Amino acid sequence: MGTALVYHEDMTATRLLWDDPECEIERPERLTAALDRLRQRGLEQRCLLLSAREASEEELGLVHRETQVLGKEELQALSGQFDAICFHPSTFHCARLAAGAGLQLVDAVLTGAVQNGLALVRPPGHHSQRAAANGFCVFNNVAIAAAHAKQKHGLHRILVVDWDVHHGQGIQYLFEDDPSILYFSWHRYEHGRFWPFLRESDADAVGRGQGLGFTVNLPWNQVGMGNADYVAAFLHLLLPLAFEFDPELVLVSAGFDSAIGDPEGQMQATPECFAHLTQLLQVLAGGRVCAVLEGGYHLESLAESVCMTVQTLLGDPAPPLSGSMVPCQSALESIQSARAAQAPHWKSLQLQEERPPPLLPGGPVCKGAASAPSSLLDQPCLCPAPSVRTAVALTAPDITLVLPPDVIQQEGSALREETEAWARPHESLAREEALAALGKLLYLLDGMLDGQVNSGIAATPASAAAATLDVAIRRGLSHGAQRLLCVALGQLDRPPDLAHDGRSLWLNIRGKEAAALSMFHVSTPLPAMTGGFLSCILGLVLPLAYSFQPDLVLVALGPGHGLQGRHAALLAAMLRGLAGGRVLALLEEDSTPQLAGILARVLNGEAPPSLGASSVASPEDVRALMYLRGQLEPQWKMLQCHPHLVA
Ligand code: Q9C
Ligand code: ZN
Repeated sequence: MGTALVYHEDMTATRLLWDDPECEIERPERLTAALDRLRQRGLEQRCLLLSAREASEEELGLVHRETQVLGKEELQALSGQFDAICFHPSTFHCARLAAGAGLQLVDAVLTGAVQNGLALVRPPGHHSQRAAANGFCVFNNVAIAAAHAKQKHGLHRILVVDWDVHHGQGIQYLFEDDPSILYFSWHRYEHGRFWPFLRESDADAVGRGQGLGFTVNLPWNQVGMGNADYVAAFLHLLLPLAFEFDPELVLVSAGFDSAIGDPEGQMQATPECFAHLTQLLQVLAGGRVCAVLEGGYHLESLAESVCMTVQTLLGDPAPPLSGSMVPCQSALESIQSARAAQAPHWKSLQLQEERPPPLLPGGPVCKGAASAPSSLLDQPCLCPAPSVRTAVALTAPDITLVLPPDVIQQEGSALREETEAWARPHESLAREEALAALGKLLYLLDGMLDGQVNSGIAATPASAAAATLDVAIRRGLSHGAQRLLCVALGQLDRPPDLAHDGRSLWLNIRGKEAAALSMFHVSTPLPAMTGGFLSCILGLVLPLAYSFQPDLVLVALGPGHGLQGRHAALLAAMLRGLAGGRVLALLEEDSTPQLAGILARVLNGEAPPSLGASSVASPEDVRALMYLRGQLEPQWKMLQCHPHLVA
């Protein structure tokens, strides 16, 4: 469906006319550096380019009281009336274009012209208030876009994600009593000692009146927050609320001053992190994501982060995150206090609010290679730049009908002798049909391991599902994968002779008890309801996966998996964030072409269908999750959402 890039050269006109160290970082080069890099990476060429228009007085009036144009002489005097504002004769024109760009983007997405997009704008918007410019912001571009989506397109639920490093207090003030706009902001706060020094930026500001619970503030009380902290905030705070809210549209106040190198933010998240944040948001609202630039003052970091965002909007898989995935204590304190403040307003947080039971000394402790996986993290990951994004090796004759045109249907098979050699230990693979399917699977897997294909789907005969998966795991590990994550749904047992060497993590989701037999061998019941399924993905599967940092993911739908298509699609879409999107899905041969089709589309970068209003997790589902968290949290740190207790 495509990605829009909204821009207008005129927005480079506004600039600082006098000396002001506070304002000098908001420079025209921010836009040109981002755009040059998009061009250089071939990303601009893949987008639908839209030339920004000016927002009308009426559109600005959706949010603002006065929008007058001023004489040039008064500019400096006027600037002095506001905090961190420096006007230029062109500022009003630029600000109208910036607001108009957001409106155009929303119109393009909501009319179906594109799936998603980015507006590259100056000046930014999220600090701007009803009758006050603030923090380099003149008009509140994202707030105007949200009000417009409600008024002109009749939307009822809009999620605004503000990943800029500053608190978008302007957006908060404009919508604090409005339950149709869920506003999430994380921001450098340092217990109130960072600009804009507001008490209402803290986690206990949760909205008011009808809007209680629809303002979500995550204050960072230390600098240096990195990839693990940001991803943990999404998994444990934003996404549970976002799924419960079930937005029709996601607007991103996309500031990149939260990225490494930025002089304002002083944070550590690498540009790749923004690919992950984007990908995590694309599972909401049927993938309707509109990102609008806010801050971002380190030109190199800004340009790279913008590229990561656009690349992900275009459907490319996110590059693996670098660094160890361990959230810091200060981040966990912030996440926990925001969860506690929101818990009264959100069902998805209520049941889980107690701390997991502490491990008893001498009680069931996970054994497993204690040093893994850190010793393996230095190994280079498979480098993703495959020519084919998704290939399917399926036999069903009507499969082509449900595949998008750019998904390759694979004809090839591994050599007969080689296939037989891999099949030999398994009686169930002796049958001709099983061998034929295995040959195709091995060929596809080799294509992925060689870097020609990014993701794929292969069929397993019903009688040989476990054996086929066993071969796929061993083949993957012996042909280049350093760390293999296997998510097995249904009746699939962990291959008995699979080594416990930290190179594979086995996660079985099926109708049995929750059990962590080792830190690399986890089993959890398949939740019955959508709410339980979501907490299983956000609270267990993804934290394990992000902690483990696999470079190959196998997801197998085995006998009795019982997964609905939309649930399978969501799981696949979210697992695609791991291993650079190197995900191989194994389906039972008699799966419906619809299931194969939806998985192929999702692995190929399309958004999964939205789940709709979700039920709550059952008490049993919550208990299973809490039990496993208690068991596994000491080893897999991304599971944590509480800081350590100080003894
Ligand atoms: N040293 C945006 O990022 N100056 N605005 C703070 C702290 C104002 C930031 C001074 C920063 C405004 C959109
Ligand atoms: Zn900012």
